[in-house]
Amino acid sequence: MYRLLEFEKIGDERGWLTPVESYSDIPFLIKRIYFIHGTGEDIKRGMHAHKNLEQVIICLAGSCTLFLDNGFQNEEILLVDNNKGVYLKDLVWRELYNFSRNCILLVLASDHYYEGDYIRDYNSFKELVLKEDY
Ligand code: T46
Repeated sequence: MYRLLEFEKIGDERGWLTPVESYSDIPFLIKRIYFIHGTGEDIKRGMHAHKNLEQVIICLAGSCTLFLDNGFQNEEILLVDNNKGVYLKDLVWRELYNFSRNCILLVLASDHYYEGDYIRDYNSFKELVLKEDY
């Protein structure tokens, strides 16, 4: 359903540096990045799946909960480490909630923004998952 990626933390007396490179740290060529911040504590984001897009979600600051559902099983993951990334590909329904006030999410994506890649209706997602399983 997902893979947890761990990035190097290079530290010295000046602080920390975490490099993230396509293909070595991230399993795809990064074509787009975006970040999410200023999300209120009672807000839910996501609520969709992607048909083809691959993404890595990294929590740079604060924390939030990522809920994943592949149509057969689901899991909640606490995002809190900025040297870890959650790699998502295939059909996975995702929701984000429990944002701390200072939460900043960085998302690395394998393709440009394309609304046609989104499945924003849960029933359509379930239908597609069941079809792909047979
Ligand atoms: C995902 C989760 C983790 C753009 O114009 N360009 C972009 O690259 C993106 C990602 C969004 N948008 C527009 C589309 C909407 O009008 O920004 C608005 C907010 O996007 P959305 O409602 O999809 O945001 P989230 O936080 O629910 O979902 C986003 C990503 O869209 C999604 O791929 O996996 O973050």
